[in-house]
Amino acid sequence: MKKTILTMIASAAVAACTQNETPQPAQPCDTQATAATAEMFDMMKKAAAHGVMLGHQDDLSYGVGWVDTGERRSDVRDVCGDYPALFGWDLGHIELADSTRNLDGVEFERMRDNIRFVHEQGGVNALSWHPRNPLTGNDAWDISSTEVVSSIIGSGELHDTYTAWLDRVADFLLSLEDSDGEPIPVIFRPYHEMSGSWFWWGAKLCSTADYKQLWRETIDHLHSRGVHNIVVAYSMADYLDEQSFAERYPGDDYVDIVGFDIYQYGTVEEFLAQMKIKSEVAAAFARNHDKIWAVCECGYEGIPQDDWFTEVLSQYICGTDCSHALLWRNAHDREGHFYASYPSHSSADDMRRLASRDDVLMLGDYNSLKSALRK
Ligand code: BMA
Repeated sequence: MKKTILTMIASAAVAACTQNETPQPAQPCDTQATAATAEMFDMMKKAAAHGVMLGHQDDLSYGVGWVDTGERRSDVRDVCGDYPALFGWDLGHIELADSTRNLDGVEFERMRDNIRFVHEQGGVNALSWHPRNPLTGNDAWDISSTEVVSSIIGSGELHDTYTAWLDRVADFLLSLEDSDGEPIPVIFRPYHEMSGSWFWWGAKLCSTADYKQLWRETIDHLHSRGVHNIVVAYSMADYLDEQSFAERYPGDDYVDIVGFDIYQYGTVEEFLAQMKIKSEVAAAFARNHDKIWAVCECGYEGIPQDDWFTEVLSQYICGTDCSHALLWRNAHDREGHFYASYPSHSSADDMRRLASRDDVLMLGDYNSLKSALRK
């Protein structure tokens, strides 16, 4: 157990003796959220004051040089000695009838099983969704039409088709059950990077009003199907200030986590300048709206700088109240497309150093912290 968590346990005990009032648990925006969902959100909110949860996309599904065959292998654990605290998955292609694999080839059956494993181990699961373009049938990156969103919301001509897509998302979310048959809480992060214009729901592809309606109709529909195990995340691409951050925000009743996706493409200076603006604005927005904030996707493809994790990434995710930072996937079938380290990579020591920081939460750390917070 890390030092900070031991200190935490001690200070929590002192606080309990000196204060009579119990702080109200944080409540997710869904007033009918299951108890486990509300507890997950409350714990995440409290944990954010103590450390940032490290996350990794498709961590158990594949890594550099291997594909999941049921052994719960993880590049992050192979390097750091522990799993990440947060596991990202993507629902892309769940919307298609009879689709057994997601857009990156992950079997939905295996994904469900791994999500259950993560939940049993005390970790957090976060689901993004790259739905195909419902108007053209091409992928999420098909930006050939500005009519897609208007055609699926309200009385749009594709509304029923799209509702069937949402039903398949609902079916999957409802199928996430623990061994007692209780719904497993997950983060749901739809229609992300909406300030950019590379997905069919992007900024130049639909009006702000239509975007918000799409979001609200999606969440309302999931709720109407009895989905009450989601904590909802709103994740921007670029923005400059709180006003631009709020432009497409669907409202406090529809969001629990606010944040952004960020990748290094240019120099360290450029990346850090972006990290500074984006994290400060997201943190201020979260404070003003009583939400938590996170780096919902991040990384530097191929990790070309050996000390990137401790020298660059850590700068704005550590020492702040950032809830989590999710490193993108380590593809097994696309050379150089990896964002977490793996044992033989030259950045492995550095990712280990990041993971061993007192204010970075790996799975074991997050579990220890939760136990301390429950006392
Ligand atoms: C992108 C890339 C793609 C992948 C997509 C959805 O950033 O990793 O290869 O298909 O995310 O996971």
